[in-house]
Amino acid sequence: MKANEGARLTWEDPNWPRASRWLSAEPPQHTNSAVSLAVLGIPMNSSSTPARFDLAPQAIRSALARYSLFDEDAAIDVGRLVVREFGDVTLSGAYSETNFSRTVGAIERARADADCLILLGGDNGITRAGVCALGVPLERCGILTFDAHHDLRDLDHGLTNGNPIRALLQDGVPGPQVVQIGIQPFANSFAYARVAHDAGISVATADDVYEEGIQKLVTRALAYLSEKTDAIYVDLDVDVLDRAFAPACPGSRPGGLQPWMVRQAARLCGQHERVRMMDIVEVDPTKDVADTTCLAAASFFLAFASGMLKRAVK
Ligand SMILES: [Mn+2]
Repeated sequence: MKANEGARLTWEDPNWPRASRWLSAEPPQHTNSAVSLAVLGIPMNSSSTPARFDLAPQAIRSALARYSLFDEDAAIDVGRLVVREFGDVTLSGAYSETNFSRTVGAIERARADADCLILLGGDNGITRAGVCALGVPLERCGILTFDAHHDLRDLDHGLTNGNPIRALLQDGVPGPQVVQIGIQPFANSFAYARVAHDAGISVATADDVYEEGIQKLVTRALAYLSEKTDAIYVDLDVDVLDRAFAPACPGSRPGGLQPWMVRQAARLCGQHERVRMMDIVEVDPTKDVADTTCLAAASFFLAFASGMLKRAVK
């Protein structure tokens, strides 16, 4: 326990409700929102490099204790949103058909009564299960990734955190229904950039975000995908952040996005009615520095939730 933690826990300010308490309230607190959010942890850890992505769901939940529920930018109290916590899927070992079908089943149960589901990964491989459990045929799915990487590596050596998008193309998601934002130079090869191009995937690099603005790019991506699809899945690989803000993501590199950009992106995604699911992946809490990455991931979670409250009342 850190030195100041005991002091922090002895007194709770009733005027400063913690986001962690909202998430863990059981049964969910009565609210007047017309939209609801479900949360499911998927502690999958089968990266090709040694990592502990399986620890991230709990680490991100813990980081929520250091945030309140008030989104001052949007003038929204996230505590109004109905949230239901489904805990973590029980997984054994790395990728397998058993883990995949167990994960798909858990996601389908968690999303059944909710407007949106947030998946706390886990490594980026969980994205395939998430899209497959979205509830619409794959040919009607849209995928928006925030990621430094295309995640289009060859499938010859099995499923990894480096090829979920390639697997989904093979599964039947049309390439033109995939938009990738935050791609970094020298973090992808020519061969895989070519796979993206040939599949018809839309790509905006990190520099594109800096030049055109995150709001504009995300708004355009969501409009484009909603024209082509019935439901949109958002894959938020936290390594899209500049490495200064994501030391816990093995794939992050200097030159990535700023936390405020991803926060705005998450809010816009939460706000868009066609978005049904978002994953937050690739955080290895054992590599974090000053909880920077976990705090960033938790803020993206809250920004998405805040955005949801702006959806039209049903
Ligand atoms: Mn990724």
